[in-house]
Amino acid sequence: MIITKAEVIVTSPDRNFVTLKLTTDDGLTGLGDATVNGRELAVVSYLRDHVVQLLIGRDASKIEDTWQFLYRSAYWRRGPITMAAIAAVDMALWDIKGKAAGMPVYQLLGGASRTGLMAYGHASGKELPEIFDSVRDHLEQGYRSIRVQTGVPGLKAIYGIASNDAAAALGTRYDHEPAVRGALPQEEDWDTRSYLRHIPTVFEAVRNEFGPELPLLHDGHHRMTPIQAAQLGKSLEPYDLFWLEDCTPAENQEALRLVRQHTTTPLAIGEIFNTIWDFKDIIREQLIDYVRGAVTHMGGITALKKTLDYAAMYQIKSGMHGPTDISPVGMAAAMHLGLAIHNFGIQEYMKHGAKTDAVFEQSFTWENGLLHPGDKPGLGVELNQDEAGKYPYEQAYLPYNRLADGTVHDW
Ligand code: GCO
Ligand code: MG
Repeated sequence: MIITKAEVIVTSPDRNFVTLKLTTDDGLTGLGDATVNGRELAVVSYLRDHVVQLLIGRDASKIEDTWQFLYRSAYWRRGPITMAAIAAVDMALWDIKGKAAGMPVYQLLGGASRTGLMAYGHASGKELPEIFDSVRDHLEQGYRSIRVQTGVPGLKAIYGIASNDAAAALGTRYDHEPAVRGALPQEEDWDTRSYLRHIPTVFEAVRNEFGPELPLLHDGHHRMTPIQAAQLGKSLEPYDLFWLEDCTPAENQEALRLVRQHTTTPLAIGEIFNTIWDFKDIIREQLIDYVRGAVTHMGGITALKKTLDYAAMYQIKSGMHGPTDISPVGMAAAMHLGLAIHNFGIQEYMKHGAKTDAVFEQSFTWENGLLHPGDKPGLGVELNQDEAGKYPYEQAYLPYNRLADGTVHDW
């Protein structure tokens, strides 16, 4: 099982994806996702210029050793680019090990701890009728847990919200794709006080319409100060959220102590974290309820499993990031890990477009609101390189916010 070939493939079927493909001397191949939305080519360079040559000739069976070698020998540890590159290698090696063993990766991780993974989708709308339609549409698609994002009176454009027309133009239904292809970053507007006033009214209406059972989630997308986040958590308590995500910018972790003192709304954080060190203190101090780290951005299956095992000691569960900028390979890795660990919480699942599904041939299933990675050996995803070749990289940026006085704000 010696690695003889390492290719970095960039393809942009519905959006940009960076995939690492490893081949061994016995003809086995493994795939890894290295996509960092809006900064894709930085990971391509990291892999092509600095990692690929280190992999050729290595024993593909040595997953932990390769992880430690890439992490420690680089000297410059952590960071989204480094950890996405290491994640891609790690995923590809698990894929190869599964194929060599003739087993799906979740079996190598200890076997299934559940029949499938509860997954949530993204409902959104500018106003209530649109939000209700979007929730109903998700229920029809089989979702049994739903994230709700809403427009705010007086604001023109908000992350996570697409009017139905705009979503249809993008080829999606209701789901907002934050990255704008072929253009510079889109400017959106923001006003936290209006948002804080409006949002409890929306959750009240959604609860009244859909009843008490439906798990509802919400993403604050790092936009509040600690005291504003505390107010939001408190004002949402009557609507029994499954979680409130990224209520403050994640880099100031002490903020969560203040939020926690004021609210029992469960908190989820960490989609932009890269290592267990970003989670260590907030897990130990029990300041969160769900770990949002993605396999793709946390250094792979090996590293995220360690983080989640640590979180399990505190009854903190997984809530892995799964928007469409996690490629089908990264999603498959998340599904195998989620199926195997004991402390699985929920999986974010935003369906990929038809072009993406043609490039990445997948074997997962989606039934009765549950995802399952399937039983093909390895991760269960193959890259159709002819299809991938049809879609070259396209410049794409995430949006940003400005307040009414022109100040740049978290989006
Ligand atoms: C989520 C996220 C995403 C991110 C996107 C950025 O909870 O799904 O917040 O929508 O904004 O992944 O790359
Ligand atoms: Mg989020």
